[in-house]
Amino acid sequence: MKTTPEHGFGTRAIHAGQQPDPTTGAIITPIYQTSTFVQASPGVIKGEYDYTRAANPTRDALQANLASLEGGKHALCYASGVAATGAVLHMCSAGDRVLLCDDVYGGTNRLFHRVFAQLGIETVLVDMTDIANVRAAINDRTRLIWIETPTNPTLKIIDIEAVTAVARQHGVITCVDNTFASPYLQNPLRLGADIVCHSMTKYIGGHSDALGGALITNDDEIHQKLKFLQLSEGAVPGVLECFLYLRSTKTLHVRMERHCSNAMKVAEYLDRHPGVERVIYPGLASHPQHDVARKQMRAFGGMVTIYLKGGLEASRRMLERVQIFALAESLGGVESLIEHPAIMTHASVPPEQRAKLGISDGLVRLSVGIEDVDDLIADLEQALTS
Ligand code: P1T
Repeated sequence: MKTTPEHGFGTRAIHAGQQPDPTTGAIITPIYQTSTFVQASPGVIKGEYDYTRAANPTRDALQANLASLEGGKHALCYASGVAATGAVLHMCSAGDRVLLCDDVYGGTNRLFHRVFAQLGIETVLVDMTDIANVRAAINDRTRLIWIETPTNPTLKIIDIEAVTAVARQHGVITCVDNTFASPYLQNPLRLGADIVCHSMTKYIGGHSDALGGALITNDDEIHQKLKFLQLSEGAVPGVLECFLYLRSTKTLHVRMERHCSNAMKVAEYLDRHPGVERVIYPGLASHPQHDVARKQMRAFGGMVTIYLKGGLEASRRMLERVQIFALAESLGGVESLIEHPAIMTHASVPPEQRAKLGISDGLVRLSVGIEDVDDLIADLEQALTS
């Protein structure tokens, strides 16, 4: 079935980019597990394909599906979220300045500061929850603004429309890492962003079984540059992974609904718990950017971050005691995960930056899965009871 942008999210999630296989009528796009395609005569290719690094039918179907879900024209897929992030940074040159929101995934922070800094690309960390900070940091060398919202791990919400409007006034490209929200909850291209980035490893994949990344844009020129870089650098996902992601996007809307309702109940439970000092969840009225979240997100996501009373000792005790929540890095799978950002996902962030952001020993991050919420709350209750 051919979808249009007017179809609802669920219809596009299941059908966009996919037609019955032209050879057999198979309803599911096959895994075209091939590195190359036979040519009729040198340079005369049968269809659209000559070599899988350049393009592959299974990857193309996934890319078309993702473009539709983000309300974009073009999508490109990568071997991981950081490979997608690196592709955007490769559009910059030595001497360029990049503004990076101050709270981001530790691996993103490392890539900007320890890999691209060496190529002469300057990264300036900015608390983008205050638009005045963005205005103050832009200069005539600024080429890119990188926004992650909700941020990892302190779940700050950045006003995408406000930041992209300032960027446009200065001719600066914006890229929004939409991993924590997923395309179901937030569509940054509609809010003025030039590029959307995803770690597909998280909600898009949803089953903790594959690594992947994606970039989506409406801008033909940006797409052509990124496509050239994708072909030249070669960080493409395997074909089997593309098939798994196509299978996963079919249920994204259903999974996200449950992630969001479970996370809200877990956040409310933790908010009442005497052992918890503070709960950060964009859906709670106490969240400092709750109004921005209401404005730009369909619902508030599956991530909950808490400060425990009792610092490292209390965190360690809770993390060792959980039974249903699994102590592991990553997020966005159907199973609930829990982790300690200061020791795990954000260990590579310099201690001074961690201290400034509040990534302390008492900070614990939960990726609330889609199990029965009463079981999840009972698990947290027994883990928090000393
Ligand atoms: O792991 P990879 O697919 O390369 O994705 C990197 C990445 C990019 N953006 C965000 C917002 C992310 O959270 C991640 C990866 N994050 C984790 C592994 C984590 O546990 O936070």
